[in-house]
Parts: sequence; structure tokens; C-alpha cells
Amino acid sequence: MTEGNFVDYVKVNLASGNGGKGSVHLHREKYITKGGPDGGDGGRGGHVIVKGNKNLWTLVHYKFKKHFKAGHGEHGSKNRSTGADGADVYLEVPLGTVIRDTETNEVIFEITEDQEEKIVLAGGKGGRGNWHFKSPTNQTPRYAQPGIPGEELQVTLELKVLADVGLVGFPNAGKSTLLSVMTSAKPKIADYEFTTLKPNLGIVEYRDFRSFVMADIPGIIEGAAEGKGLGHYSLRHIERNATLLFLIPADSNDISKEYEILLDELRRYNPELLDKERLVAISKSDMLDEELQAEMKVELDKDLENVPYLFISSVAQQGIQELKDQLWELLNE
Ligand SMILES: Nc1nc2c(ncn2[C@@H]2O[C@H](COP(=O)(O)OP(=O)(O)OP(=O)(O)O)[C@@H](O)[C@H]2O)c(=O)[nH]1
Ligand SMILES: [Mg+2]
Repeated sequence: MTEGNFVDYVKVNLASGNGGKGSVHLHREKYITKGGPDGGDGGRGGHVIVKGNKNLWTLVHYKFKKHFKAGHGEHGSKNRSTGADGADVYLEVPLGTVIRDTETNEVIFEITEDQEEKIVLAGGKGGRGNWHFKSPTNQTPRYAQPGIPGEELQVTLELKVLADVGLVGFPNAGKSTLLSVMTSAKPKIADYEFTTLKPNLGIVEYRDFRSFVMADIPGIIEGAAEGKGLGHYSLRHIERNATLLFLIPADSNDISKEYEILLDELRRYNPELLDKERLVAISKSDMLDEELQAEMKVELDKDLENVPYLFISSVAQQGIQELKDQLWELLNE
């Protein structure tokens, strides 16, 4: 749960509409003295409906508007005319939003698809008009049902996290390859940029039947915060991970600079991203000999300051267990 711009948890107050009253009315017309009952039904109260919207990525729009009230149903009237239904109110939410009853903390439902609609609080039924109550013994009932009142409920909207660990790196850094060796996921891998266009998830099996979820996220490039490359699309997926694993290839021209660029893009998109735990992995380390690695370590100790880093190779399966250990530790701190 976080505060500020990156809102993924919010409480809102809902009220559905009252049902309209059924009408008590006796038909009157010239020359007809004893008209029967003709009072119409009340309209239904408005529902509160939650609707998925694939273009939303946070719940930030509920930060200031927290009260949602559906309209009341109109009362029935003469000539068996039914009152209009109350207006429904819609809460649009990003996909992956879980809706809970705040008081009991019970999950009411989850929204996973675009345009999916679910009623969270139903409007009260309209009352039936008096013509329904006509019987052989009572030809002119002076009775109609009242409408059922609407209800109130406070719910908590919560955006589910994507994964425990999110992979952050330039295109071609080896993110998908790493996911494929750490999990049973089979993402597309290729030696060109932006091979990955959507996040891929995989489960990392850890010692003794424990596990965590890792997300392979499309690469980001310098200028991503202004929308370059896949820009915000990648960055907003990065938001939804508990910890971040930065991946920088060993053959990068300047590892420290690449790290700074990545960090800077995250900072400019949302400074709170830097509050997440992070770890740096130098990927494709099979391309380095020991001597070169030792030289790089001297530089990295200086440049990366206190951020933990390690050398890995997905192809040669080097440093993978150590990486799992370090991630597990970060996740369980
Ligand atoms: N030598 C070596 N090459 C690797 C290693 N891991 C990945 N590669 C190669 O690097 C290239 C890019 O790998 P991907 O896993 O597709 O990279 P990515 O970061 O997912 O790239 P995008 O999806 O475009 O962001 C491929 O040609 C891989 O074979 C490694 O450990 N060692
Ligand atoms: Mg990829």
C-alpha cells in the first residue's frame, strides 16, 4: 500500500437508490363511475456498478471523490404507469482491482476485464401499484407497496500487485531469458529490442516449496518518462511490483551510466518508485573473464553506492541460485 500519486488502495462510500413507491389510484373517466384500481409500480432505485477500464492504471481518481450515490426510483402513477428507474452510478477501475467490504474485509468481487460490469450495491426494488392487489373481495384496494430503500456500504478498492519482483532494464538486457531460466514461463526471446510487448509472469520455485512471482516487463529506454519507446506502458507495470531487479548486460558501454539512466527514468515518472527495494544484476556475465569481472567490481562498488549487485548469466546458469537467495531475502525483510 502506498500513498501519494501511486494510489493502489482507496476507500469509497456507496449508496444505491431507493425504489419508488407503488401508486394508489382509482381509474376515473367521464361516464364511468366505478373505475378499477390503476396505480402503477415504483421504479427501481439506481445500482452502484463497478466497471473495468483497460486505460486506467491507478485508483488516483478516487483520491478526492469518495462518495457515490445512485438516483432514486420514481413513484408509480395512474394509468398503471411505472415510475422511471433511478440513475445507476458507475465506478471505473483498472483491471486487476479487488473490491472488498471495508468492515468485514471480505472480497466482494474482482474486475479483470475491460468493460466488465458488476453490481456492487443493488438499488431498492420499486413497490407494486394498487392494481396488483385487486381481488374478488377487494375491487378497489387502497393499498400499494412502498419501494425498498437503497443501501449504503463502504468498500475498499485495491489494485493487485503484478508480481513480487519486476525486471527493469533496457531492451535486450536479457530479462525474458532470465525469466525463462528462473521459472517455467516461456517468453519470446530475440536479439532485437522490444521483443517483449506485454509483461510475462512466472513463478520462481524457491527452496523447500516456497515461491515468489517474477514479472518480465517490456524494456525502458532513456526518455521513457516522456513516452519514448513503450514509455509509460512499461513504467506503470514497474509500479506494481514489490521489489525491482535491475538488469544491465555485461557488454554495456557503461554499466553505471545505464543504471543511472534507468533510475532517472523511474524517478521522473514517479519518485516513489525509488522507495522500492532494488537489486542490480549484471546479466550475460558469461562474456566476462574473471580478470574483467574483478576490474568491474572495483568500479561498481564505487558507482552503485549501497545498492547490492551481482553477476549472473542465464545462458551459463551462473549466479542464479545466489540471485534467488538475495531476492528472497529482500522480499522477506
Ligand atoms: N551471452 C548471453 N546472452 C544472453 C544472455 N541472456 C540473454 N542473452 C541474449 O540477449 C538477447 C536479448 O535477450 P532477451 O531475453 O530477449 O532480452 P529482453 O531484455 O527481454 O529484451 P526486450 O524484450 O526486447 O526488452 C538474446 O539474443 C539472448 O539470447 C546471457 O546470459 N548470456
Ligand atoms: Mg523480453
